[in-house]
Amino acid sequence: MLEHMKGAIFDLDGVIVDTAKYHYLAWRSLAGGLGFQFTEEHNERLKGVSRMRSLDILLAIGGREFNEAEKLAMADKKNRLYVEYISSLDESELLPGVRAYLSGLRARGVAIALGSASKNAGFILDKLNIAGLFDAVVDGNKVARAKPDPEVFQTACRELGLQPEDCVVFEDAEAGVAAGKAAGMQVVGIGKPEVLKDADLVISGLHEL
Ligand code: B16
Ligand code: MG
Repeated sequence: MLEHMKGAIFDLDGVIVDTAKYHYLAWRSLAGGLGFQFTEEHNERLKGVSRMRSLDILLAIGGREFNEAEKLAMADKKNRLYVEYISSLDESELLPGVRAYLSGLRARGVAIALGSASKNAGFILDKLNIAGLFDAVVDGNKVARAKPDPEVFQTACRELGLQPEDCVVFEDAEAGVAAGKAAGMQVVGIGKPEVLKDADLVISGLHEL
């Protein structure tokens, strides 16, 4: 499947860069301010999940309830902290093999897109100095429905001018693998085979390819 693809669509967090650790620090600080603990294990449940849905999960863990306006203010506070953390990101934080793999695809004429839930994706690509490698960037600002809905990958495929069967999705989260399959695409899972059961192929990182 990798030999014949015309388009490659990459998730961001967990595939290109490990931003989960910065999300964790910011969410932990928010939980601390509300008086409860938020652990790394809890944080696993937020991977690939949208910002507002992540907040709902975190508040359920702490057994706290708030109205919509309060929740929007909290999400905003968390994001400001997160953006502060990722402001010092640079190329050295690219996951192993990312630049080499993307450059190799470009050299072969494969179109490249980003398909991420993050509203900070453009900022992160700039920080990592890889924005120029992407033909299309579809992120949380462009789509309404979160993974496992296929919208993010369908939009990316359309922006590349390709058909779903020509595209391969690279994803680290279960919901993202489900979204890629629901879009009618082949999916390369990045992580553990027991978690990413529905992927067509599972690898530990792009350095393997
Ligand atoms: P933001 P991905 C996801 O990125 C993260 O995995 C998830 O933890 C985060 O809540 C989500 O982006 C939204 O991010 O708050 O920056 O809009 O894996 O879809 O690239
Ligand atoms: Mg991810």
